[in-house]
Amino acid sequence: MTTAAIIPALDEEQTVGGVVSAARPIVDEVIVVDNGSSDGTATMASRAGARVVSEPVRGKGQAMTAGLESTDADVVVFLDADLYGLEPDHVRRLVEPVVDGRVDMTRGILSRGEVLDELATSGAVPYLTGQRALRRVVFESLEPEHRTGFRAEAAIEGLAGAYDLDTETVLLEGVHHVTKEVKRGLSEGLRQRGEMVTQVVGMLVVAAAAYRWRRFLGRLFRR
Ligand SMILES: Nc1nc2c(ncn2[C@@H]2O[C@H](COP(=O)(O)OP(=O)(O)OP(=O)(O)O)[C@@H](O)[C@H]2O)c(=O)[nH]1
Ligand SMILES: [Mg+2]
Repeated sequence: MTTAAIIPALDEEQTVGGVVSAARPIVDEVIVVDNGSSDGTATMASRAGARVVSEPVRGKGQAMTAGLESTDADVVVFLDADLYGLEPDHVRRLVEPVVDGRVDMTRGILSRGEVLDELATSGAVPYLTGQRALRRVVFESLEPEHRTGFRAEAAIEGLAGAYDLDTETVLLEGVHHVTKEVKRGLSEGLRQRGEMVTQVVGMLVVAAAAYRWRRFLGRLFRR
């Protein structure tokens, strides 16, 4: 079974190298998908040992798709490029349960204090994160229009719920990320956050229904 890390990146020269270095000892291949960065993201990524794939169409989901299409790894782990504090052991804890066949998907959550961490690991609320390992067939089962912008993570959760996939939530202690408002400036950051929230909320509603229907119809016609 082969493994790859896929790291979508848009202007993350400060942090992308550290994410690549944390993933390298754990997976067979590290792929950074450069989504049209205007800074040194691609240079820093390849210097740290990643294979860099260029995806000119903006959007995190487009970058995730391009990364998956560039590899034939059986298990992939998606990691955001803006993480700091990520260590190989965090990546191992995400990848191992899927490689061992214990679960179909793991999701890694960044620590946000005791109460919120408890809520996130309980499964009581859908938890969206850029850190997740999965069998490639899970991502390939998404509708193409659900893989654009910030929709993919909500779509994956919708699919996982509808098909009763086995999942595990891993707390990534000591890992943090840089928020949009800090990275892109307050007004552009807030604009992008608004766009992200709209896409995510819409997709949470759509995906839950769409994949339940798909499974239902699939069973109906298999008889
Ligand atoms: N915003 C944005 N990020 C992209 C895009 N393509 C790839 N990315 C990468 O996707 C990852 C997640 O994007 P972020 O904007 O940090 O989203 P987030 O972490 O969910 O949101 P924050 O709460 O602002 O941190 C980062 O590694 C980005 O560099 C894109 O078109 N737009
Ligand atoms: Mg981020």
